[in-house]
Amino acid sequence: MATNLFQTLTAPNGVSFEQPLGLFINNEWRAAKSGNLITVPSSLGAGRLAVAVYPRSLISSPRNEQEIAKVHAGGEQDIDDSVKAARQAFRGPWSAISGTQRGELMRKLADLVEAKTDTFASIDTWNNGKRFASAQGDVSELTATLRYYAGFADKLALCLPPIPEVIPVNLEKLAYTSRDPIGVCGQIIPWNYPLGMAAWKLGPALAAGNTIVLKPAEQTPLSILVFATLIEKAGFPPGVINIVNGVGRTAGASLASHTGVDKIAFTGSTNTGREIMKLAAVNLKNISLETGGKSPLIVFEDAELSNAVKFSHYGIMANQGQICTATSRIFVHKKIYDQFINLFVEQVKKTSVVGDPFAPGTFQGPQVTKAQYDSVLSYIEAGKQEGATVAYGGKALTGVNGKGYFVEPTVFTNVSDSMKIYREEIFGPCAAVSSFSTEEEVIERANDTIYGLGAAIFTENISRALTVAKRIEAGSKFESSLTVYGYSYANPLFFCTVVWINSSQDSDIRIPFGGVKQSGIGRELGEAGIEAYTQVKAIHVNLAHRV
Ligand code: TXE
Repeated sequence: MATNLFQTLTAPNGVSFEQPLGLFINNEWRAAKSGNLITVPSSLGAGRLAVAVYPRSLISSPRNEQEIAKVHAGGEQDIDDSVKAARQAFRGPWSAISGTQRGELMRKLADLVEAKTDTFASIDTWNNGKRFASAQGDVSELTATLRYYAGFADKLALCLPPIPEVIPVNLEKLAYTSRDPIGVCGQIIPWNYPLGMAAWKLGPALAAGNTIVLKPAEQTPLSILVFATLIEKAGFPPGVINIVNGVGRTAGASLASHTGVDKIAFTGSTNTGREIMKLAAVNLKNISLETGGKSPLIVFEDAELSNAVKFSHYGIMANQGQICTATSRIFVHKKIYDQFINLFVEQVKKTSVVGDPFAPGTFQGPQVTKAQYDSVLSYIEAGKQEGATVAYGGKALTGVNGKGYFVEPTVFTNVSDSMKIYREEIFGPCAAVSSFSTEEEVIERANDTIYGLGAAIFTENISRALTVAKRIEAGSKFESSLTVYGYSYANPLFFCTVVWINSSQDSDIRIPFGGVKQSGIGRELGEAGIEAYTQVKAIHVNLAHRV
């Protein structure tokens, strides 16, 4: 039976901290009721081959494969306890707290996190393998998101459509709407941005007055468990935020299927998203999913080439390629194809310095786990087998002490549209580059995917940029043109999410984010993000004489 709930750890950069190992339920640290620890950190997820379970155990560092800690694995009973605590808080103290006070608590939490920026960054660099500067950026994203949504907490009535309003009906009736929280929200997050993904979900849910059970990814729970130590300090009542670490198929599935949960929000693979939809159907939960992608990046012949090269590199190689919107399919106009490839390969060679994520000059650390490392390498192998040309990289690397899950940044050219590396999400530093001749052709090919998350367009021609942005199915569903007063427009009823003109991966908490097709359902961030955590209630008041 696992009983240790805290352990003092020292990261490789010398930063020491108190690491919680248990489950944070009702503002208390508890051991998992089953006594289980996370002993098999990762399979490849529900949809990938379920046999891919590795005999490695515990939470370890991908930079040198060494164990960091033994963390409790919550199960069905723990999820049930946390849902009950969240329900009690939702019906009790949390509902008695004003929007202004909620905002204050969120700001206080952001201040407490900010004061520990380097601790959080050290943990995620150690546990996830992302470079230190990037991990610091994730902490800023967490604090900025909490503060951004704190501003909504007492202004929900002002900013969301339909705003609470009195609806004129007749003299005998008063009708009005109010915008209410949804209730108990389950949030299941992935490992690529442990703090950032938590922030995107916690911020709007708290501001809107919901209570939460959050399940971190089993591979990277450490930073969020430390975050949990600040929740009570910030003044949140018990049960408002519960953090229950655990394995997807047990803790995650229990949360998704629990009938006491009103909403489930998930970021992760498309196949697990599909599984969660099925589990959530048991009580018709409100659901939002942000899943996989195979995002196109298009370089037209008139593009500012050095800018296109810079973002083509960043768009696929940042965060070890572990970004859902990674622009992994690069289309280059045939007139500039050779020139682009030379410059792109040069840029990758020069910028993608692979190494210890704690070292200041490193751009690319290790892949997060052995499972991901093996998966990325198997895609690289498939690319070679299917006849694509390796223009750069293509091999595994060893890192710290001859160990670690390091992969060479890899550029494939001569990629055809039927290849695995072109069609499937690799989630690693691996770009598939091909050429195109016409605008029509590249739009069709860019849209020929089950995914629809991000897209980047490089051109100096403003009308081409805007037309292509409309027609790309990156969160947009282009159907037909519309004629109004004799003018023809592209159908404005598309649901645009993330199209970048002359950049890639340009995220902003004020701007909505999400996918279409099999990249997800619903939006996060911006006002859309908070709308997703509210529901409209209609109140009919009878003013007539009652019989
Ligand atoms: O994802 P999973 P994995 C993609 C990427 C990657 C692949 C596999 O292509 O290679 O997914 O990664 C929880 N019920 N993305 O296996 O399984 C799990 O515990 C409930 C894209 O890590 O989707 C974790 O908390 N929950 C992505 C979360 O789901 C379950 C980011 C994500 O795990 C569950 C990560 C179940 N049955 C991976 N099974 C993005 N969109 O950014 C797992 N989980």
